[in-house]
Amino acid sequence: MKKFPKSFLWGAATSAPQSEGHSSLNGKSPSTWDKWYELAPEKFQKDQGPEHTTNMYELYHEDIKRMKEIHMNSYRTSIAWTRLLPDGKTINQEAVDFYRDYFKELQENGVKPIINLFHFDMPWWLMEKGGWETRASVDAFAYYAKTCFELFGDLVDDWTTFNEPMVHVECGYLYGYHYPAIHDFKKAVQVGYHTLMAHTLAVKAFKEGSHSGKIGIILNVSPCYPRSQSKEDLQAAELADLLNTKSFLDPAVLGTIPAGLIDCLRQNQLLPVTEANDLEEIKQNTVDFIGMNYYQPSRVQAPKEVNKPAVSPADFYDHYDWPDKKINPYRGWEIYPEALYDVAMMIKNEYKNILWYVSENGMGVADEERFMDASGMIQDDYRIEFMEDHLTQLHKGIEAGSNCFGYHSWTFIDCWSWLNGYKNRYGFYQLDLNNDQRRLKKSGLWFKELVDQNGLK
Ligand code: BGP
Repeated sequence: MKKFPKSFLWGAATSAPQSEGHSSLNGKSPSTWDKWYELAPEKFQKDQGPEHTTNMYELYHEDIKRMKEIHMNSYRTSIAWTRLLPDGKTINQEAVDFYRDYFKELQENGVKPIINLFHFDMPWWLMEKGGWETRASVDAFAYYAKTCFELFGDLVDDWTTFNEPMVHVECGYLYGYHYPAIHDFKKAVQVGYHTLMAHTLAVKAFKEGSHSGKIGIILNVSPCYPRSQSKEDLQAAELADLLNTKSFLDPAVLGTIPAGLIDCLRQNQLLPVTEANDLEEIKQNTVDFIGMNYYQPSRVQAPKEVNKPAVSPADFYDHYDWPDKKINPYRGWEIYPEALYDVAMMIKNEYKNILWYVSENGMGVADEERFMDASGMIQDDYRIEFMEDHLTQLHKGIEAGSNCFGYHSWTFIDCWSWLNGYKNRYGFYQLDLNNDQRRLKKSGLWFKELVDQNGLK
């Protein structure tokens, strides 16, 4: 039996925009997702916008019972900025009542809430003023964060500022998957920098408020493995890690911006506009813990042709197809559990062995109904195998001394996902889009046993 540490957190993650629904009701103002769906519905899966999702706004009471049914002892979701502060300043009392009741009920049922503040859902009112491109967004976020700590600090111990900050930077300003879907490296760097400062000032507000809990950040980690040991490929992998992971991980944990990143941005005329006290704020406001979302690694090589100065990250590294890779045939992503051990060791050796947890890990499957048996249960053995393999590597990392305190799967109930709608299913519970009905999958039963044993056979 591979036992996990005592009091290990076992649970699942989702976010407000992917699970609550009621996106234009109960006083909520639109986020970029609500507005983008209105303006350009053709970009989304047909008729699958953010307005309904899993409808947890109405169904959280019974959903918390479902969490208990599979013995989850923790759960991560987010607060919708646009629900709590529809215009950025005025508190929406209905939102306060909703979140207070939701978090209280989680606590009363032995499900520890980990509450995140931003999961890709930029308020439209702020986007119209330039969003993360403007310094004003940093103060607006810090104000929102402080408001959350004050309103819910008695019910929530563990907070995170951002989920995968690099994703809204890349997808919004380099690759076209998030609003405003532009391709501008210089703006992307500025947006990333403001996000970092927003995170930093939120941590500061938390510390100044003398809250008793812990504060962290959730990053997407995709360890970069070079194609060869050539100097060029190694450098490409190093730059990919710097841009994608260390750009947030170093400041959040170590309080510094990596020198290699600054050099690279300077050489390519990409340095962002900063303010005088920023570096000191970053140094003073490091996190208590980090969450790592891990799905798949990056396989990188040196690019063949490059622009100078660089116009996109492709000028620093190129992706290649690793011939030995194992693929999730239902989503197309590589399956490489070994990377989770490497992440555990990286945190142990390079990041002060800080407390961390796996904040998302899971297997997306398209058309999952095809695996339903006669009784109506989805037989997702592939997901069980996926999680067992990842947990085996995580266990190895913990045995080697890494300070991991939990594992959250993505996700609890199949949920809505950005431009993909409901295409890729990840949940322990299947969602029926016709009637909101939830049905337990085989992996949910497996998870319950895992929690009971606090370990893998
Ligand atoms: C993570 C995000 C989640 C979720 C997940 C699955 O990066 O934090 O919000 O979307 O990926 O992604 P997808 O639904 O595209 O398969």
